[in-house]
Amino acid sequence: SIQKVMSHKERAVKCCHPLVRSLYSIMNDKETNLCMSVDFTSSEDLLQLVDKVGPHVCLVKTHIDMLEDFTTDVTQQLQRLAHKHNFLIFEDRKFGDIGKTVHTQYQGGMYKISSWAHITNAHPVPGPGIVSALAEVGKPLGRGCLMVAEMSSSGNLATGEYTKAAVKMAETNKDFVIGFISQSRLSADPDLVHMTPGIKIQMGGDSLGQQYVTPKMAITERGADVIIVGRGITGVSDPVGAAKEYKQAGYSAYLNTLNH
Ligand code: 5FU
Repeated sequence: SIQKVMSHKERAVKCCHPLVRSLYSIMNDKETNLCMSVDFTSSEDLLQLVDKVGPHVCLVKTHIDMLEDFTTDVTQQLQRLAHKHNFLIFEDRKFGDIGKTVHTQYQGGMYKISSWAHITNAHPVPGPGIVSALAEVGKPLGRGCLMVAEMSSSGNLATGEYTKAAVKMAETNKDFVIGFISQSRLSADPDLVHMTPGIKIQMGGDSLGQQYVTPKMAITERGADVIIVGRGITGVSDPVGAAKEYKQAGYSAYLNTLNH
């Protein structure tokens, strides 16, 4: 069972990290806890869908290295759309190397992730040094990081003591770590945002290990603050209709948690 959650409105005022307050303020204003994952290979497809679905989401999650035609214009357009529709950008980079390496990967290379992504994430596997290195780049820019504390894929190793260590890394670095990628409520601290991928109204999975739960299960049973939906939106003939459906399902489940 999960702790009683603070409302988005309260968290938009009380949370300690400015980025978290912005996120909850967007969620409160737009009445959505939906993050769309746009895992496209074409920039034009990505930008077109983000422009259409933008009004219904609090976050857009990218895997920028999936694009076959990446130019810096894409991330500029993405930032323009984030401003137009009032959402934040989350690059699902899952950094996972020693401090020195992730510092360069986050700040530089072709993608310059820290320059446009409000939020990114990291695997705890290298130890706390990964957080200090990413923070050195991201903190001065007001960025935030999520620890990948649990995963949705079948047979994954992010369990038990590993997950506990991820929670500790978050709780002791709240000036940069703003929460988790998780499958359950891991921390009672309202400052830490729990984002859950592996969401589909039809449940099931795919042929490569993905496992789905419904928006309602993720929020009411597993304590998610934000639901991350990819193919449930991007893989159907009417993505805007689907986004509205996920937004509705996610938000009514959230409202239910407030009444209990
Ligand atoms: F950390 C994780 C995880 O545990 N499961 C995930 O599915 C990240 N993901 C990402 O969420 C994954 O890389 C996809 O980008 C997205 C889920 O997409 P789907 O199409 O909804 O399965």
